[in-house]
Amino acid sequence: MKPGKLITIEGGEGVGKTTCLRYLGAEIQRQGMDLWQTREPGGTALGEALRHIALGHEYAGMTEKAELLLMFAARAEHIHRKILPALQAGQWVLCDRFIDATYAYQGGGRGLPQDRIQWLEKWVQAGLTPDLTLLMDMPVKQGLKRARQRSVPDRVESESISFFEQVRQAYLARAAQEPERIKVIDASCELDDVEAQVMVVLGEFFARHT
Ligand code: T5A
Repeated sequence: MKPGKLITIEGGEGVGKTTCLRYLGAEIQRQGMDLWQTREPGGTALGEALRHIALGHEYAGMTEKAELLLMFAARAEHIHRKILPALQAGQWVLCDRFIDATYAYQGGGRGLPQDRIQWLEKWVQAGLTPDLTLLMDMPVKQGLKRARQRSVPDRVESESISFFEQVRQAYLARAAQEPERIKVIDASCELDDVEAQVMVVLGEFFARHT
C-alpha cells in the first residue's frame, strides 16, 4: 500500500484556515484520495482535553515551557494514535496546524529557544514532517479583526499585536528556509483569489505526487 500524504495548513489568527480547509478537503477527495481531516492541538481524546487546557482562560499565566510541552504532548498522542496509522493505511491527512505553529507561536511569539523545540520535534515526531504546508499569510491587524468579529478570543488569541507580529515573522522565516514544502498564500485577498492560489499549489503537488 502506498503511504498517504500529510498536508498541513498554518497561519496567524483569522487568516482563513477553517474556510480554506473546506475547499481544500473537498478537492483532495475529488481527486480520489481517502481523506482524514484533523487539527492541532487536538485530534484525539487526550489531545482535545489538552487543547482545552492550553487555549482556555482557566490557566491564564501558564508558563511558556508548560505551554510548549502541552503542544508536544497533544502531538505525541496525535501522531502515535491517529496520524501514523492513517498514513500507513494510505489515507491523506489534512491537519489544521502542526509543528510550524509551535516554531511560530512558542518559538517566535513566546521566544522559547529553537534548539529546545528542535529537540522535542526530533523526539516526538521521529522524522515525520508534512509533505506540504500551506501558510496563509496576511497583516496581523486584518487577521485579528476577522477572528474577533467571528468569536470570543481564546487565551492565545488574547495576546498583543507585537506577539502576533513575531508569530508572523517566524512563520515567514520558516517558509524562506523550506520553500519546497511551505507555500505562502496571500490570505488578504478576496475569498475567490485565496482559493485560486490554494488550488494552484495543490495542483502542482498532485502533479508531483500522484
Ligand atoms: N497553537 C497551536 C500554538 O500556540 N502552538 C501549536 O503548536 C499549535 C498547534 C489554535 C491556537 O493554538 C495555538 C495557535 C492558535 O492560537 P485554531 O483552532 O487554529 O487555534 O484557531 P485560530 O488560529 O484561532 O483560527 P481561527 O479559527 O481564528 O481562524 P481561521 O480558521 O484562520 O479563520 P476562519 O476561516 O475562521 O476565518 C475567520 C473569519 O474571516 C472570514 C471567515 O468567514 C471568518 O468569519 N474570512 C474572510 N473574509 C474575507 N476575505 C477572506 N479571504 C476571508 N477568509 C476568511
